[in-house]
Amino acid sequence: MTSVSERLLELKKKRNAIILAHNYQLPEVQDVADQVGDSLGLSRLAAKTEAEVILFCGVHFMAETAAILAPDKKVLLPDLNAGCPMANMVTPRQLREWRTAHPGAYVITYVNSSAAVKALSDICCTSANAVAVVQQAPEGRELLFVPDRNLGFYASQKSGRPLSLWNGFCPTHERMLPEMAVAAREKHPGAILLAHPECRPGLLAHADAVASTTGILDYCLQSNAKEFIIASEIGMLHPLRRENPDKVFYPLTEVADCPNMKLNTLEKILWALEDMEPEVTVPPDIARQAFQPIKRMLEL
Ligand code: CIZ
Ligand code: SF4
Repeated sequence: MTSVSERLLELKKKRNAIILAHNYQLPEVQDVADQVGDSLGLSRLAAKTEAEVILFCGVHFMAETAAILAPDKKVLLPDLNAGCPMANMVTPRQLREWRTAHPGAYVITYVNSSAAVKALSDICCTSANAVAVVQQAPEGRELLFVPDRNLGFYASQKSGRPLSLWNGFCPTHERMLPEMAVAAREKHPGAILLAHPECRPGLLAHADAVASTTGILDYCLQSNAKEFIIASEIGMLHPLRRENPDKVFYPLTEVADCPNMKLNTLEKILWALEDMEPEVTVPPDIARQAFQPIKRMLEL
């Protein structure tokens, strides 16, 4: 009997599909992927690949971004219920109302948002480029930042630019508390503490460095240190350990486990390839409008 991963790899070839997995996916899902990375890096790969089908193992907004950047390809998400609670914290209607209440404001939208929200934005940012995006925002205009209040607060602090923050957050990163950093430092003195900017400001204050998932991976690859405490979603531990077999990684806490990211399983990937669904599509007018703020970010 062949295993699920053998069957899905066979079917992947037959379907001319590429499997892209986010850094937060289950280890076994990352292990069957053609590429593992952050949402934007994966969407860029989706846009350039020769494959006809993109099986995106991540959450819904990531598959939407891939569909926007690769409009001629079929994008599958193994479980359509894999949404991002933070992305759902701002609806297009709410953003339209916020804009109306702040005429002339410039809207900066974190990629963790729906395509419909991106379509109402001036520019997008990721956790890797938020500071740069805020720094280059036009002078003399109010800057609105959606949906992540923590990333927005961090980018505002780093850039010195005042931002009006939407009150969204990542429930998984929000679970990490400053006292956990104090405890982890006591337990692992000498370890480097790296935190994702979706964490609370009080926790970021304890970090040696604040970085996106790709930033954390790069930092650990280049560092001479041997021990790291990771304040990000625990899926990150898998690529970190795989890339750095000589280094030791401790999660700040095991509770930073995003249940949405973990909805994609090997069985569901196999079913998605068998049935060629669930497919994620973006209506053409929204895709066209959402492409503009993404393009502005990519041009930076
Ligand atoms: O953009 C991404 O992939 C997310 C959600 C986080 C990150 O830091 O890469
Ligand atoms: Fe959304 Fe947070 Fe899960 Fe990422 S880790 S998908 S931001 S809920």
